[in-house]
Amino acid sequence: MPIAKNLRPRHVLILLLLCALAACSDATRRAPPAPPVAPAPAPVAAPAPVTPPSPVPEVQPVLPQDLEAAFVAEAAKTYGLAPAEIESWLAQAKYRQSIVDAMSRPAESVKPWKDYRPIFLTDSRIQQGRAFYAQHRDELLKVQGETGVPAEIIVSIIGVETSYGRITGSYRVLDALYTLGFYYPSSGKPERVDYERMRGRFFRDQLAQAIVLAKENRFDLSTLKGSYAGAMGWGQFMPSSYRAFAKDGDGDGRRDLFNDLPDVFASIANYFVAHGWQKDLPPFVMAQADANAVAFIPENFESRFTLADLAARGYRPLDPAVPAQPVTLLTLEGSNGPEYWIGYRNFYVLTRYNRSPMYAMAVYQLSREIAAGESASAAP
Ligand SMILES: [Ca+2]
Repeated sequence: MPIAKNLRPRHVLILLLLCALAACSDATRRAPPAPPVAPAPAPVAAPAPVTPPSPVPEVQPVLPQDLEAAFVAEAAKTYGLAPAEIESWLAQAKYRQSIVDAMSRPAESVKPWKDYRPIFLTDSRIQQGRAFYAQHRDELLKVQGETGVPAEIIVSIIGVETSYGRITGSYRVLDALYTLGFYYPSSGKPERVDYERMRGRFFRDQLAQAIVLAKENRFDLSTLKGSYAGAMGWGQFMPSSYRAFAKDGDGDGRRDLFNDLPDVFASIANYFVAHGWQKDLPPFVMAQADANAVAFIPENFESRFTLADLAARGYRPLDPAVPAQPVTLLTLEGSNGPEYWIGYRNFYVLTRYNRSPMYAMAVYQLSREIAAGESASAAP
């Protein structure tokens, strides 16, 4: 999910780690075999069953009044909402234990690349990506021409995030953001108290922005669905990212990332452009290590080095003819030992969508597979 957000520096490392963990566990959950059908349109409400199940109503904790009052006051002030309107949404929001459970599931250890890659680089995801590209080629190429973000990167993001729109989330966004905003799970660990408070604040702000978003786009917030973390639509945008970066690609006057694929394509591309995507620059090129290479793990994903800096440490591109642009180095644990990748600015930009470097690599490699199908089909 796009995660642009100002973070306090001391939280960044923790967050990097946690996002990497979350990405792995998300990946696991998102990995059920996709049904062998053509890409489905955005989810529409299923017809009500004749005999609706009668679930046991979940016990609803009572939101402490001072917490509610503080939220209403801040959201009203920040976003110009009427306090009564915010209160009305809070009254409709439901605490969901399953969301707390999902968020507090013990973090798996970070999977190495050799185990992460097969989750996303499956034959079916590649084939479906090629079919999706072919089906929407004109619109994708239009967005690529306007933004410089390759069509196959846009398709790959949609493939990784939602299996081409099949799995966009079944939680009410209102409930997800309310639950995580006011009941963010506590680990009880003193060293995590600050982080957990920050996450609660983050989700409360997302809740306020979801109310604004629904008004701006004439959505009914009570029916909007998303992930358990409140990420929405084909590209899984959080409300703040939706508001900041979504585009109306089909010109119908709404930015609809649930139903308008031209909006989805334009919005994903715009997210990357806004975070500094460089036209015609690859995210990665493969590197090799000299026998005397020194271990080099840069502290972040920014491309702050030159190719000569990396060469001095013993890392060179496999193909010497690569762009002479600022770079960084990514080392991954591949199935045949360490893999070395030179990362350009667009590697960093991909990590603005999801902070896991393996997410960025999965998106890149899936995009290459999708593009390979495209060039094969274009051959005479
Ligand atoms: Ca639209």
